Amino acid sequence: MRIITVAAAQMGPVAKAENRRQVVERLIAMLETAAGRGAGLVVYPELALTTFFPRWYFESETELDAYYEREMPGPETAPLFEKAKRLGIGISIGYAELTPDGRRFNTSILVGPDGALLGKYRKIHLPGHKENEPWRAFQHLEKRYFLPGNLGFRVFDGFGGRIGMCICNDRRWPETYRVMGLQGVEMVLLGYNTPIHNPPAPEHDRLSWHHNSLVMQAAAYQNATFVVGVAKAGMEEGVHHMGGTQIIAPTGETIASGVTEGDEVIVADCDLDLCASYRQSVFAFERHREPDAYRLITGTKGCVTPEEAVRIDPALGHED
Ligand code: CDT
Repeated sequence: MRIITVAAAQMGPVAKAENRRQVVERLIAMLETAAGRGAGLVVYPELALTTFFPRWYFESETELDAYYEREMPGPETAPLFEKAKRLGIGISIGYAELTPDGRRFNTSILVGPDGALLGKYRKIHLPGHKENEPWRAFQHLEKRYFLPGNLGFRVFDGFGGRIGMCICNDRRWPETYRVMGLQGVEMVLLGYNTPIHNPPAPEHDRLSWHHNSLVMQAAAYQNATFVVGVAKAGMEEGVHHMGGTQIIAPTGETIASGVTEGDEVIVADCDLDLCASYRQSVFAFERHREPDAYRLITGTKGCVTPEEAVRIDPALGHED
């Protein structure tokens, strides 16, 4: 058995007026709770240090800059990293990254129990829109405020296993997990901020929880991996974000789940050896995948006509 005792540290809302010090205090309180329950790794949500700022259109760059981290850890976040190191617990946390040359990414990092940086991921699937759309009840300006991640879907060895990360909207795309699955990922860590109301498609609102579990459970099973999905939930600045924090086994079953929309720690003992049972049988990729039949997946971004599909992948036009 290779057990990682993982904690999903769901957050309740973070108010616009809340400062980093206050948020870090909340994160440390959950770290202590997780430590008391034997966790070796604590996973925090996407953009954990601030309110979910893409809901507003900012005219001023200075106002926008206030939501980004120029260094990680920085002076205000260092106490979290110090505490985790002292407790011998690894963490994964999402934040808005502003690089020295001015690029903006929606980022998460993985830090080992000794405080060393094990890995960094920059969100690839950015939802929402680029321009102000005043007709919406609230904005979702991730396409304006972040560049698509440039680090791919990497995996990192640590905690006795192979760990990957993705962020929020990434969880809805099968390609996200399959690229990590093909590198033998055993646990995918992902934080999210998901408003229940989606202004362009309000008919989906009632299905938020269903879709959340559906995509993560399917991905865990199809890629023989644990998935740890962690929400920033609750009523944040008038926008209701879903909870649904859960830890999912490679069986596709949720083995621990949150029951609130506030700060809440859930913990599960995850035996990474369970991944092998699936990866060596029904999902033995090397025996059963047929990548020659999947060329259209990387040959086009959007939907194409069947005729265009044949131009991209002539195999789709074979008669017999
Ligand atoms: N943060 C994030 O990626 N949220 C999206 C909302 C989608 S609606 C524009 C999500 O996929 O949960």
